[in-house]
Amino acid sequence: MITLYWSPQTRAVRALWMLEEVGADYQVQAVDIRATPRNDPADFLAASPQGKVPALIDGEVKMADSAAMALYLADRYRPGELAPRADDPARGEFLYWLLYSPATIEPAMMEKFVKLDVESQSSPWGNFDDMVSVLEKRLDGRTWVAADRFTMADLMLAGSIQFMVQFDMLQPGPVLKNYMDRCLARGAAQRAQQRDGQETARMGAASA
Ligand SMILES: N[C@@H](CCC(=O)N[C@@H](CS)C(=O)NCC(=O)O)C(=O)O
Repeated sequence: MITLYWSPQTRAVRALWMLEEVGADYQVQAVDIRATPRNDPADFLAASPQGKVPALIDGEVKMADSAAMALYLADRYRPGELAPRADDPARGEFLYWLLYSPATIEPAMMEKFVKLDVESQSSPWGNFDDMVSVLEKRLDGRTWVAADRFTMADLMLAGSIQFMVQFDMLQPGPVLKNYMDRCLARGAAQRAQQRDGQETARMGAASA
C-alpha cells in the first residue's frame, strides 16, 4: 500500500488526484507543515528531504515532488495510459507539458508572489505573463494539452491553474477556465477534493 504524506490546503491535493486516477491502494499520513517547531517523522523526511508535501512511500520507493510522482505513478500503475510510453512519439510533448508546472509555472508564481520584475529573455522560466500566454495559446482549441487524451500533464497543469486561482495570482480567461473546469470535473478529481476535505476535518479533530 502506498503512503501519501499530505497537508491541508497545499499542493498535496494534486497527489490525491493522481492516486485516484491510477486507482492504487493508498493511505494518507498527515504532516503538520505549519507546526513550529516542525516535528516531521523520519519516514517522511526520507521521502522528502526538503520536508515538502506531497511525498510518498511505495515499498522501496521513497520520493517527493508532484510532477515526479505523477510520472512515477502513471508509468508504474497505468503504463501507456496516463503517460505515453517511452517509445510513443507523444512522450516528448507530454514531458514538456508535464514539466511546465515545476519548471515554468512554479518559479513564475514565486515571481508574482514576491513582486519580482523579471526580464523574460534572461530568466529560465520567462516571466509570469509569458507563462500564462504560452499556456493559453497551447490550450486554445485543444481538449487536452498533449497526446490527444487526458494525461498527468493535464492533471499538473489544471492543479497549478487551480492553485493560482485559489491564491489570487490569476484570473483565468475562458480558455484556461474551461480547461481547468474540464479537468476538475473528472471523477478522480472530485474524489480527491472530497478526500482532501475528509483528511482536513480528521486533522482538525485530532488537534482539537
Ligand atoms: N515542487 C513541489 C512543491 C511542494 C511545496 O511547495 N509544498 C509546500 C506546501 S504547498 C510545502 O510542503 N511547504 C512546507 C515547507 O516547505 O516546509 C511539488 O509540487 O511537489
